[in-house]
Amino acid sequence: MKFFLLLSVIGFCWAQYAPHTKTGRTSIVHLFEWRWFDIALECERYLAPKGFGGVQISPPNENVVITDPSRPWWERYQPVSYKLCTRSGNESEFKDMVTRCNNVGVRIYVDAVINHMTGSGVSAGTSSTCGSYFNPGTRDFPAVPYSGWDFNDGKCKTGNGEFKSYNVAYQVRDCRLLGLLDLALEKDYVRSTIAEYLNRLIDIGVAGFRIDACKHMWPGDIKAILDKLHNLNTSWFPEGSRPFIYQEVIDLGGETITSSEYFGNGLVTEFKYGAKLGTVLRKWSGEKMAYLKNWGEGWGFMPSDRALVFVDNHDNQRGHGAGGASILTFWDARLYKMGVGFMLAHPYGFTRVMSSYHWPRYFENGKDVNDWIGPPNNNGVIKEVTINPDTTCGNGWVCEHRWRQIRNMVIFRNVVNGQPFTNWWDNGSNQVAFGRGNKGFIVFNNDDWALSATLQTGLPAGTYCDVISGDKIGANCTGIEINVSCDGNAYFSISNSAEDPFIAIHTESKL
Ligand code: AAO
Repeated sequence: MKFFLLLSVIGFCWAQYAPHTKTGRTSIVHLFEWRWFDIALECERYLAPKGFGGVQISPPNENVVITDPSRPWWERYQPVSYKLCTRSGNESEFKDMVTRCNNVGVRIYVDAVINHMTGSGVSAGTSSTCGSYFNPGTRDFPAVPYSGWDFNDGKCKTGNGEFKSYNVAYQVRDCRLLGLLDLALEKDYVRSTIAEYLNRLIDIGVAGFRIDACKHMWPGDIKAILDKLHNLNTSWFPEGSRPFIYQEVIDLGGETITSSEYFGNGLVTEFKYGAKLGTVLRKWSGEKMAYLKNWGEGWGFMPSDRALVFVDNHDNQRGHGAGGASILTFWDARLYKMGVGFMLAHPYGFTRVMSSYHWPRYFENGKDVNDWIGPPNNNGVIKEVTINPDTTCGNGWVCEHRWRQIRNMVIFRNVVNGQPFTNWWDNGSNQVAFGRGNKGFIVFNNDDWALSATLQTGLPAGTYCDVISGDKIGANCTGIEINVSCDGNAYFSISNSAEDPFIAIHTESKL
């Protein structure tokens, strides 16, 4: 008995699968490249009142300053040290953000870049966000400190230090990704140094980590680092809480390294999700929404309780990473809202919403030549996220998470949390509907003709406000109203030319 108790305590302690969001909050948002000051405000003025569970932030540690091209977003994926000092803010601004967000029940998840340091070809000097000296050529990062001993140069056997094939696991993990100096994660010094960085963040109050480039690290090395991490700060989290972990592994199938190798450490990004959903909504490759009936594991995705899901991310919305042309983004707003709406209504996975900035996208030979452009800025200084009178964002920030359709579906997901997937209906083509127990119901029309159908919603009788076309404000609805009769049926009519060809109702949108 005692033995089993001990085992279950250990099991609990090492559970890195719980996001520690406040009860009833089920989604997080990636505020890509935002300043800490703006995130703190956003937690208080928007995310907490609208039921968001947490924020994935851009890497908070010191990075190289790239001037050619001028301050690309991706310079933040080239660490110089673990000082909390970037274009998003300094250490005191970071602490202020974490405290203020936690105080309103919104969690902070840090993008942890621990696989590597800067590119090997970057010049030595102090061109870094905190002015720390570094010399990639001699492998010298004194502000950490790391030296030649701490990199995998000797371990990689490909000749030029880069991996040559995604199908040779040891190359992918022991050699360089994109020329980035690969840390020797089997060394206890390197593991401890990284753990010390992450522990500083945990002690400040972050709830967990998105771990970058996990495919390029041995799962056992990641585990060794995670084993060194503190429990979460008890000012905000129950004693014994472990940091939430989600690992970036791009597994679209066809490579030797698979997502499942990483399940022991925490959740894993499911890149098939956005790639397939985009293909379906674009009706490419003969796909149709009717096929979404068994969406999830039925489509060959990883188990739902290991999946971190998203329609697009900061890489594949601009052609980096993977997923290809099918990925839906704010550039295809109408389909994008449907995609995010579907994701947030469907029970599969732990959901992350993307929040972007505008950039002058420009294609040459099918490639966006401006895919590097960083966030809105004045001479390199990131611009404030201003809020317009209609609650959208200004200054070049897209703020998809503030779009009514997306924000209201985040609330929908909270309302239907824990409810089963029920009452599926389809027309054999691109008109589909499903419910979540007796709490919510959603209907899509992605066909080129009108939808007109009486469907079983599973909801109690009454009049409901469609949260896609409007909002319930007091006893009124600013959008379409749906009447559910005593038997749970309701009539739906959605024009194929509707601004948003989908309707969603839930028990808290009942009038
Ligand atoms: C920059 C410059 C480089 C320069 C380097 C060093 O752009 O030219 O060499 O600096 O000086 C980001 C940017 C990079 C940037 C880097 C550092 O995206 O452009 O490099 O910062 O500043 C792989 C990794 C994955 C990674 C992704 C970008 O596995 O971990 O590449 N994502 C993360 C971050 C990302 C960041 C880094 C890692 C580095 O999210 O923002 O890079 O910290 C295949 C593989 C994938 C592989 C992709 C892309 O995908 O499976 O593992 O991702 O290729 O190379 C089909 C296949 C699919 C395949 C895909 C690719 O769809 O089915 O499997 O094609 O076309």
